[in-house]
Amino acid sequence: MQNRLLFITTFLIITFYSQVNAQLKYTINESWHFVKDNSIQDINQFNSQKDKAELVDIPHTWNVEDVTDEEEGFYRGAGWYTKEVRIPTSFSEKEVFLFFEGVATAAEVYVNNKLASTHIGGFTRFVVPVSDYIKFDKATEFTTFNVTVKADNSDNEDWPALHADFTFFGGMYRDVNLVVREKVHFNIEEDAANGVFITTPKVSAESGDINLKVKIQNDETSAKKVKLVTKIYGPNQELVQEKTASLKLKAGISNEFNLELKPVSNPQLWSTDSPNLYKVVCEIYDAKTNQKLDESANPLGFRWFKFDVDKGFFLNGEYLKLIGTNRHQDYKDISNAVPDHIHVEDVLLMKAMGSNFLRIAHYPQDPAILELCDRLGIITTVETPIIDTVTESEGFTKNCLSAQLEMIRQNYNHPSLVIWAYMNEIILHPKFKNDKERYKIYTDYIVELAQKIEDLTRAEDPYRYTMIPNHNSVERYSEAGLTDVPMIVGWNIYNGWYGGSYTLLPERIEAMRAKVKKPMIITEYGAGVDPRLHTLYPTRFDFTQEYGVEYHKYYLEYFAKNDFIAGANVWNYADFNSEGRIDAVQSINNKGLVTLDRTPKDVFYFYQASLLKEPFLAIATKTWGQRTYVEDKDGSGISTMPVQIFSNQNEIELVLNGKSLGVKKVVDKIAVFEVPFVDGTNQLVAKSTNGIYLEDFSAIRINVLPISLKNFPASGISINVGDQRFFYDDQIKQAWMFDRAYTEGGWGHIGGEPYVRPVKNAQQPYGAKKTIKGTKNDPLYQTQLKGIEQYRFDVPAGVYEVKLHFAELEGTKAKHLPYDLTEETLEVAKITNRTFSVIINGNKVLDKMDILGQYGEYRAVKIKSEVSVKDGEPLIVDFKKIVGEPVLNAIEIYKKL
Ligand code: GCB
Ligand code: CA
Repeated sequence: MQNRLLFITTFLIITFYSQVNAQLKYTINESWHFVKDNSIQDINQFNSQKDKAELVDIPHTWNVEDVTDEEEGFYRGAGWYTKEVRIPTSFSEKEVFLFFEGVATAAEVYVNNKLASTHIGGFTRFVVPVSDYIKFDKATEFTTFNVTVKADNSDNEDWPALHADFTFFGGMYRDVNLVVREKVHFNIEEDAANGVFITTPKVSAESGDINLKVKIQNDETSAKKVKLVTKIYGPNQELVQEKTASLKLKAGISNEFNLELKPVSNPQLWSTDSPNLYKVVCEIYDAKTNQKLDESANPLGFRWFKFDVDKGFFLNGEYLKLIGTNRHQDYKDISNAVPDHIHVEDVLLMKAMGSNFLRIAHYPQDPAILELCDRLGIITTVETPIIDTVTESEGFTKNCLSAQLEMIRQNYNHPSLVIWAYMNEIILHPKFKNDKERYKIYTDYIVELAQKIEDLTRAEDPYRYTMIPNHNSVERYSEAGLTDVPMIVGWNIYNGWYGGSYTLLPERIEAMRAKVKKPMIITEYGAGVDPRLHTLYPTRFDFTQEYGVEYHKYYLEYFAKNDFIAGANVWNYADFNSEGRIDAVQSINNKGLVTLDRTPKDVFYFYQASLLKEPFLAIATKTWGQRTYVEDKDGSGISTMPVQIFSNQNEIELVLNGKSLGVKKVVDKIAVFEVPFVDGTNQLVAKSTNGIYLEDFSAIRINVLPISLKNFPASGISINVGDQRFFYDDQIKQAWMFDRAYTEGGWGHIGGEPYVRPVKNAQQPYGAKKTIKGTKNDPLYQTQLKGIEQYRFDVPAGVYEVKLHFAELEGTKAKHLPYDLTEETLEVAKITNRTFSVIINGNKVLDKMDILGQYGEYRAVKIKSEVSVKDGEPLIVDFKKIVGEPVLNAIEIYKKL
């Protein structure tokens, strides 16, 4: 009896395992030996160098450090990975695959030193069948084989993207899986899809069609009869329908079948408010033994949608304004090799912001993104990375088409996805600009390429829309004929950022509308925000939190008023790495609503107030927890500053340190209070007044500077010279105040003009053409007073430390920044020969200072010096011109005694 029991349990365990093995997928991410070396010619040479390998885990990229350091450029070349993989020898009866979720940009996969497959395209998945390369050792329980992957992110003219405003990180940066299937299985090897393609050609509130196309691979040597069982489960997991089909599979090929299911009556519709998800489970059974051979589960949503040129977007027959963001996939200190949790958090945060739309740009991303958009109700568009420019070659065309095909087949069943897009601002940097004839040939090639991608897309999926996003220059795209190709035209608009005023937006949009009679999405708009910068005087391109809100408010209100704008995507959800970019933070594009580590900026809260349906309020600038500002009246000790509250309520009360400041009306989602801050900590509580519990809280530390310096502040004074912006150094918690002209009894500059970037066609008030080396506080050093005569402080007697900050901003010729849509060109900067002396209270501290000669251009120079000030005497820093104009970028003074 006991023996029998044992036998039965063993039997059960074995069958259980063999059933699990029928369909197995797990990651093999750990312990890869890695060598980054572009000189390795082939796998044999790599094998001889394995001893210099480091051990890494996947996801992995080799560009984490070199894209944030001060040096220009980052490693673009080959990296080799290798690993021994152990599997049960019983897998010899099955099909073994390697499943790569993303290798940038191209990959060669070797198994036991033989080339098993290659793949080009860093953003789509691929599957490599490896059974044929494994030597199964039937005598042992386990068999080991070697996998070697050469990843390559070289600048190759046939690999899109060729050029773009983000970093082309290299490496095996998404999961690597081992996949095991029976010899009969849903075809995963072709385009790394899952063999089941669902369409819902006709959906209404009464009925929803379901058609399936299935691809089943039969790797056995003879034909085979199978049963295909399809089960449809409803949103509450209830079985809605089951259908069995008997199929005959030819041997050695992928067998394709079309299957029509019974329409589902009164389907629970999928929408952004109620993302009802059905599930389609397809199972293959051996017709003879009834053994289950494979299973594939896919999402299904019943919805219908329409883009209209005049009326915008409709979901399930109802008008819906699509508002959301774009998204890049990288994260602080990890680059693009992020764990899945970051993808999940991002979509959750988008939903929390009130987004109902996401442009997955500029490339397909981790599977988690679309899965969650299906589940949370966010409409999506996804695109292939063909950006800024093209190569007129067969290879380039081929790689564009294969990326598009893979993208479509891999993401076919997501109900949240309604648009297949491709290209981005593809005539931004046109070649042959000065040769009309050649330019025409070039743009004709682009249009031809677009048409090929368009035809492929429509043939693969007749039920979704297609789109090409372009930059502002409608004339260029329509003249080339590119706007004729897709079903929707996307426009990336930056009026009010790179150039002009945001009030030019309506004019621009009308121009587009007049020229192109197609449904329209504003695929990008955005303004850079460095959370460390604040201002009382927002201006274009100042990177302050305040200007960011002003800019987005204008755009959002305009979109809301105009139905024909079907949707809009903020550029960008989060800050992202762009190695060559020089904004407020080196190598970071900071147009994100949240930072690179996903900390919300003010604009994020503004979007919440604007988009959320549930009651909401937030104290803006609660992100600005420490400030330095000057008192209102001599001796008052109070600094009054405006504080914005973002809310979707009618009115808001604000309480400061337990005392109400009254109630204010909310106008266009914003209530403004003039808050009399005191020196030290200020507790702010904002509340709703209508009985709904709604509160936000913020503790703000203010360092109130006296107008008269009789009582010199213990914290010292830190001034961002030549600048109207507050700066907060969040690394060492130092709050800098903006600059001011000298007033008697107080402090300030005498003489000098703020430095203005020399650019043709446009005046960018802030920023520099090169990274400021030796600091992370670029904004402090990007601004300066030119021709300054004195900085003066009317301080009491004592011993002071004076710290002067300089940077030479007029050095050698600077580079053209690739992302600038104004297409400004820098006038060739002169090599400055600037020399001046600095005298503090009669002491020549810096004699014939030559910043360029002594320290080099674009480098932060900080010089501390001590001075003893006698009673009745001011502290005066004198700048004596010798050659060119003296400059000063920032100044700190601190009382030692
Ligand atoms: C664009 C590009 C995007 C850039 C963005 C910007 O139009 O499509 O890739 O990052 O502008 O911030 O300049
Ligand atoms: Ca400055």
